[in-house]
Amino acid sequence: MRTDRTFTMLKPDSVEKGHIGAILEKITAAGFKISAMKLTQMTTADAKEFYAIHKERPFFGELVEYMTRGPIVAAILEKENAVEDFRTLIGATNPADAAEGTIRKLYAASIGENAVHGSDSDENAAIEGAFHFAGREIF
Ligand code: DAT
Ligand code: MG
Repeated sequence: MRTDRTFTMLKPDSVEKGHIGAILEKITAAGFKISAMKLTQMTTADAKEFYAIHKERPFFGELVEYMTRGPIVAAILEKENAVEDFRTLIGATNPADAAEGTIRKLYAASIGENAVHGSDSDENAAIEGAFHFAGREIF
């Protein structure tokens, strides 16, 4: 059996609202193992780099403001089929479209403040994990 990794952030709104514990409970109950985890805060330069793919989008400024306004929980998660299964667990980008029981349906306020990040490919999971964690922090 192949074990894959994905990368997640519990975004500033999740930390502000006290949802860290509840969201981690859903993640571990769904079978994800935590390989790395920390409370950290992105700088403006960090957020611009992390979300560079969206830099021409009209919401880019708001996205950078939001992602830097307070601490996040960054984590690397391990599970068979991790990337796809985690995207299913978090639900659609817009919580209004997210399936019942998904993390975004339960905890996200809007498309702009949508509670959690999940990598969209194995390649991006590796890039995003390495963006936040040194090798010695990954177990
Ligand atoms: P996802 O986070 O589901 O991978 P994405 O990569 O398309 O979604 O966008 C990254 C983040 O940008 C998303 O989590 C929230 C924000 N965002 C995306 N589309 C938006 C929109 N139409 N208005 C405001 N923020 C948006
Ligand atoms: Mg994305």
